[in-house]
Amino acid sequence: MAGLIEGLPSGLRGDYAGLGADLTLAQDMAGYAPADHATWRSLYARQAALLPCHAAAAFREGLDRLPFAAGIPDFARCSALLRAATGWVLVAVPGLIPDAAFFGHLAARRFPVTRWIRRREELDYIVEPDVFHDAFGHVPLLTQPDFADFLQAYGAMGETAARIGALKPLARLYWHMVEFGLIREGGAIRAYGAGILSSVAETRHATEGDAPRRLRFDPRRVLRSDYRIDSVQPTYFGIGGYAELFATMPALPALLAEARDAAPIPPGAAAPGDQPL
Ligand code: HBI
Ligand code: FE
Repeated sequence: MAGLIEGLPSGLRGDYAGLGADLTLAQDMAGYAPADHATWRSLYARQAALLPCHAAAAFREGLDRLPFAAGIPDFARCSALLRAATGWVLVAVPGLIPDAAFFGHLAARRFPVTRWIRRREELDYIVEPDVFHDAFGHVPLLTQPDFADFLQAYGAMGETAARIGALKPLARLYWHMVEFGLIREGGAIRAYGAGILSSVAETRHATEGDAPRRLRFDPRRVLRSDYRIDSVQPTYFGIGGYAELFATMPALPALLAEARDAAPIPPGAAAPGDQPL
């Protein structure tokens, strides 16, 4: 079904029939089986155990406010909480949606959350994002005001990036700073990125592994940095506070154009000017 929607690969796992124009659908809480909720609880228990030592404070505080412990959460309940905190809401989607639709939702402070959950045999790894990655990974930080403002501004930049042929550098910013971002908190390096905090292996690797580079966030560097989608990251970028992300937005159109015309930096490579986090 996904192949019928322009801009999407065929063979995606979700059910793309009967979508609204904005590519959302009803969450359908009644459609989850008890086993689906049990899968969520297994994933939740594993990740929750890692958070005290590895997750950013804002992520942990956000998670504490959300109804995530009992099973797959009701998006309407989450939306009421989020709306009060930062004005964001959740919308259910069948899975990956085209860039323009995705950016449009973010620009309107709507976070698209995939409806389906992975199978029991896939606790450690899935290719496409599911409800656990999207909700557990992304939603806690949407309670953080500076991050919430950044993500809206990021979405609003989608049109500009498409117009100037710079969607690739814009996607690198999402990958490195939304999916795989680190933050320095006092003497510690903590993770806030959804791709890190929804994975047991990546949580340890990103925050305390010997292998990866951990670099200070520099938008020019990030916008040029290619990434791996099939393994843990060889390079992570870290901030000192969430306001740093929003602060780069005014300069972003110029930086995107510059990155579009510059040579990409391969995954894991060093670059001149790199500063350790
Ligand atoms: N769709 N549901 C969903 N979730 C995403 O994270 C997502 C998407 N479509 C496009 C997209 N991400 C990206 O191109 C981001 O890299 C910006
Ligand atoms: Fe994600």
